[in-house]
Amino acid sequence: SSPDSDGGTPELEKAGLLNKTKIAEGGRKLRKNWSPSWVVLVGNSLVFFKDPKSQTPSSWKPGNSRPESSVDLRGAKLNWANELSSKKNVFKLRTITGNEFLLQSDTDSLIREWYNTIKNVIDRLDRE
Ligand code: I3S
Repeated sequence: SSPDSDGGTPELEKAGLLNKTKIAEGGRKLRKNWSPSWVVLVGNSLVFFKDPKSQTPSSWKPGNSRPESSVDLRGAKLNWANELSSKKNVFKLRTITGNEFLLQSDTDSLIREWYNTIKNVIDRLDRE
């Protein structure tokens, strides 16, 4: 079994660099402001970090650096959203509290992996 399957520190599922913009806060539309973000999927949360240069998957540990923000995936909705941007490979994540994020990568395989991984977590939480 894995080291943290006992309900202790949540397991790191995925980490990487994506372009991110928040487009709504509590259902209220926000102005787009795309920027690169180091995104970490851990347990039931997607955690965003500011400084990608200082982050690598192996160096990331809970409490190691301060997240910019974090998203609870329970009850969240995930949809491809290429109509919401001129960029390619865009999906939208909407939290239960009405926060909406667009995430994007120019690399097709990378964005598909992120989409599938996040979708799996959301689906798992829906079944609980
Ligand atoms: O959906 P929009 O409003 O066309 O989004 C674009 C704008 O937010 C633009 O900034 P300003 O018009 O606020 O200066 C951004 O630079 C673009 O990246 C946004 O569009 P894309 O298509 O890149 O999501």
